[in-house]
Amino acid sequence: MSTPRDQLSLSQPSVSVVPDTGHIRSDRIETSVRTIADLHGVFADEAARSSIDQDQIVYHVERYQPVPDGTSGGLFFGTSFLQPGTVGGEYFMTKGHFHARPETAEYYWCVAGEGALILMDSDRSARAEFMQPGSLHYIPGYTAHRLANTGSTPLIVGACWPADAGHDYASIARDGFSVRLVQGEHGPVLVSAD
Ligand code: PAN
Ligand code: ZN
Repeated sequence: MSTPRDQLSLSQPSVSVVPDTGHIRSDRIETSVRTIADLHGVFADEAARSSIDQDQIVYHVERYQPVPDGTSGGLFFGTSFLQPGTVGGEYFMTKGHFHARPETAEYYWCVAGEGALILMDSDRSARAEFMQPGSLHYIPGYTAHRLANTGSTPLIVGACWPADAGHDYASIARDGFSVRLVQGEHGPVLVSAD
């Protein structure tokens, strides 16, 4: 016969992710927005970028950061919402970055839409992976990463990265990626930018 045990109560988690939309539900979400104006110098055709409505939102990110930025051993969670569109034939994309602690890795997974994850090593050798709902992408350390939306609906991507990874945008702002994802006759084409 079993002995009576203390009953422990279960609690509702304080955060959730809406399955089909990727939206994070929590009272402590941080959101950052990037407009066409914020993407100065990102696209090859700067004249085309400057002729578009500067307030147009290209992407926004919802982040759940349960520990202070920089906490060793902690993890952050985010969802990126990248709108469809092109600038001079180049697909809308995120700024892209290395991590400030370059050895740190990250997971991306596609929630909705279609696109590509563009990856570049520190020696500037680059590659890209297709993204479609359900695809999971392991981004190793020392690898710059950027999303591009090749579809006609928002590309929605979940991400999980170390809380002390940090973001190094400066090297990409200075040197760019060595490849660009452009509209080809039969779909997206990765072309050299160096
Ligand atoms: C992502 C990115 C997000 C936006 O959460 O920060 O997709 O891209 P940019 O930061 O390049 O503008 C991530 O990779 N975090 O580490
Ligand atoms: Zn990252």
